Amino acid sequence: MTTTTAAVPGSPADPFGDEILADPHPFHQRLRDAGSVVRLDRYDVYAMGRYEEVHGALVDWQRFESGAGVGLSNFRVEEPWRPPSLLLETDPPRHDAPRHVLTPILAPRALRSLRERWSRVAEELVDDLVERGTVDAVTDLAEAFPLRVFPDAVGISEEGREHLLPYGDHLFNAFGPDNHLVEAGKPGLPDAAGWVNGQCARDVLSPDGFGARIWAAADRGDITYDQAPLIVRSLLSAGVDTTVHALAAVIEGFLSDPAQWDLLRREPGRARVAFDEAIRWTSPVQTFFRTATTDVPLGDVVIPAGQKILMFLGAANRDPRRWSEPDRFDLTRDPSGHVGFGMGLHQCVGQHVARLEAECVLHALAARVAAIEPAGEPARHLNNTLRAWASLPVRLVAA
Ligand code: 4IA
Repeated sequence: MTTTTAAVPGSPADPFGDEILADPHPFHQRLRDAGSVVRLDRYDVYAMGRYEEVHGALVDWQRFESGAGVGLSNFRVEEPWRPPSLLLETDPPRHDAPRHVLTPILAPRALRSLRERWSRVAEELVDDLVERGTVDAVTDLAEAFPLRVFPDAVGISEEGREHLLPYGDHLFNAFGPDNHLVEAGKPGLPDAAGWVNGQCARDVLSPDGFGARIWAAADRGDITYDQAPLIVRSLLSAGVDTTVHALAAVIEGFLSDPAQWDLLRREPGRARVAFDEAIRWTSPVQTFFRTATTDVPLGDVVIPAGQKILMFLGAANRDPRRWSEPDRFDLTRDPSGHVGFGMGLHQCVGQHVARLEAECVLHALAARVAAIEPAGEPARHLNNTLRAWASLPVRLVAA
């Protein structure tokens, strides 16, 4: 008996080209409709856009590894641009000790003591924005709030924090191909990366932040002293740009449908669902790669061992096979199960921090703002991995 393997449908598209980055949804639909897996000829990689397959790959760490890197570059054959993350770019068993150390530090009960101060910061910030009336929802709100609370919570110095966003922007570009977006980040990189790495040392961290608690885990022997600074680096890598663009996404969601804002105002308890729905709807982290550890049969095709697979989280989160009216931002749907935070054992360890930040901001806004209206042309910020705005001018109508 012979088994036949069907040809994988191929696509000449460049998902990291400016055109698709600026407006990915038509491409996402073509990708989902072309099949359960598609070859991107330009990069010699496989791609998945349907929810079922993306979810399936994310939970199958044995066959879809992270240790070869979760960008286009294969760490088995190419030198990574920085020492690999002990969380993101590893697999069990090496992944597990860092993850077990970080999980309780960022768990909901550990964050309880932050809520009061973060709420006050959000209220002061929003009071000021409402007084100004017309503001930029990206720079004045989505960037301003995380930068006021998160670096303090990690415990890093006041000085040099302007490096955080450019560092993250480059990191997320570097998961893609070496295109003009990566090139643009290279001149500033030595300074930004030098500063970020310097912030991970024990003696520069405050004694009571997330960073200090990571070092305390080394004292207990749960991780080595060599691992501690790299785990602090993960917080500074993954914790800033992501929340910034997720907060911008939730504002964009309310701009897309003012009735959703009215609903949040009536029922502020929906703030958390609003945030997760914005993450489903926008997928601030759009894509990630895995690498096949073995030949993986998928439907009637086979992904060969060693191949990179690009998972389109943004396409899966709007797959009509999984979601009804996927293009609508809708506070009455249940967005749980979205893959915007990933899924499986690498699922975002910082998601409770992000949700708390969003909840503080949305509660402050809901109590003070009757309507959020567009007040000028929004401007995209292109990034190989992030779905981002450079500017989102809005008018905040005082309640
Ligand atoms: C790390 C997926 C993204 C949010 C992320 C980026 C960097 C790291 C982890 C996650 O440096 O560990």
